[in-house]
Amino acid sequence: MPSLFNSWWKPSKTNRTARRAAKSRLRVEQLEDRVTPAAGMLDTTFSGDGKVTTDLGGSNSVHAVAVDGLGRTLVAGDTNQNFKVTRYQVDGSLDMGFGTGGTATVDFGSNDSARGVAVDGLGRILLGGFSTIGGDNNDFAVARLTDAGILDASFSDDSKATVDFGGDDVGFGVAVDGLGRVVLGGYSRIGGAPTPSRQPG
Ligand SMILES: [Ca+2]
Ligand SMILES: [Ca+2]
Repeated sequence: MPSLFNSWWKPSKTNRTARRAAKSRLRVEQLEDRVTPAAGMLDTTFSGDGKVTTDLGGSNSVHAVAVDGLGRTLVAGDTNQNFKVTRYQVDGSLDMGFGTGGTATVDFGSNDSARGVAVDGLGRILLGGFSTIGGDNNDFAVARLTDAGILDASFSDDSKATVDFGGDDVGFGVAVDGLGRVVLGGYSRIGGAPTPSRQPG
């Protein structure tokens, strides 16, 4: 008569059969050919080597970057005292359907520099920075462009708005909330001697 112990440790015929069936189902699949770059390495799917440069003429300064909902990269800054923003496709190529040849320009009529870029829920692009439009010191400045990089006249009548706190007012960042409202951040130097524009060039 088998003991209780023997009946516990001996695999039953049913279990042995199940294990053999499981082993027979194992297959070694050949891995597909793929490259997985290590984190922090340049992404060669972007412009071939992970880098791209664009000459806008003159002295080009980049101050902010953002990626929109379609994975397109927006690079913002200034050239020749105007806001500039250039958009690149996911593969790093210039988005020729944006602005003029991939770049949009905003001129407040003075010495203007974009220091922040944001994209709202409708794909519109906000550029925030500062401008000397108000006189010999800076004012906060913001502009909105359509998804196609065209000045958006539905924003502040002419796509552009400025705020003068009464001193040297330097906007450094822009954000959009869930209701599409625009927030500019930066600093203001009020009181004391007027500060010359910080716009380079
Ligand atoms: Ca200008
Ligand atoms: Ca001012």
